[in-house]
Amino acid sequence: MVDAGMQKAAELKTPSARAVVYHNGAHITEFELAGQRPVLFLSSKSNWTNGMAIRGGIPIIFPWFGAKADNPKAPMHGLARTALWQTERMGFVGETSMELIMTLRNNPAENHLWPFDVSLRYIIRLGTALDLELAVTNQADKPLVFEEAFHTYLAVSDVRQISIHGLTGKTYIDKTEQMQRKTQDASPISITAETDRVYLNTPDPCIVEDPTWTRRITISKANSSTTVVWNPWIEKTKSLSDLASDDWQRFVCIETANAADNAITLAPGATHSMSASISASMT
Ligand code: TA6
Repeated sequence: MVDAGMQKAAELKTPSARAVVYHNGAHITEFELAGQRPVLFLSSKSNWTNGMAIRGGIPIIFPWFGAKADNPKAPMHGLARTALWQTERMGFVGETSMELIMTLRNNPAENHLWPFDVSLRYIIRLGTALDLELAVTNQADKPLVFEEAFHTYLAVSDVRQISIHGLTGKTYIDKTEQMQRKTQDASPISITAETDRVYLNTPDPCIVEDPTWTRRITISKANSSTTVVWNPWIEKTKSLSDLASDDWQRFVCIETANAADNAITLAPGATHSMSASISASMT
């Protein structure tokens, strides 16, 4: 049941696609292409209360990824995904695309957890793909260091049947094994256990092949050097109250990010834009 305070910012519809976005976290909860199953996973047990993270869709992670290094009590994955974003603009772009622009301004005087003057502008464009751009502007007079991610939950037939391509030979931080740094071997990635990997220096597209649903999902990107691959598998899922016990089978997170060694340092007055394009085709 959706909390009354959790208001939709928009329901975008084009001849070939639809998407749903909430003010809470500027969270994209749904993305569908005509004639296909949903591209994004959304938990039936998600929280729908303002100020809490929605489980599934595309949470925006900013300004830190995972736990806050200097404050373990700070919320996981930063503040943006539970903040109330404002709508700047919604409308058609040409005949076949829609655009929604949402903004968030961090007030250093109010935000003791992260007292930096920063403005975020999130451009969502829906056409035959879902195009995202997160522009971060440093409004302060000193450099700013931050991490960011589109924490994208991709819907799959069965996570044990898919293969993930595009990360061969890359170094990753393995969060399931004490943050050890490893190298991804030549074969595509299969999910056979809890998987929580932060791949570094990965500017290339990632492809998820889903033979059971005869579908290929491609995530291409710009100005993102990190790719995170996550599936909680059986035991970790049991510890997450906003997932059904068998939900681990239904999604894989392929996250477009700048995190860890790839964190961004932004000069005063400068803007950094990370973008991603999510598309799906039948094979
Ligand atoms: O991106 C993977 C990850 O950092 C995992 O370690 C796991 O914590 C996941 O994010 C979900 O985090 P959340 O705070 O949304 O439960």
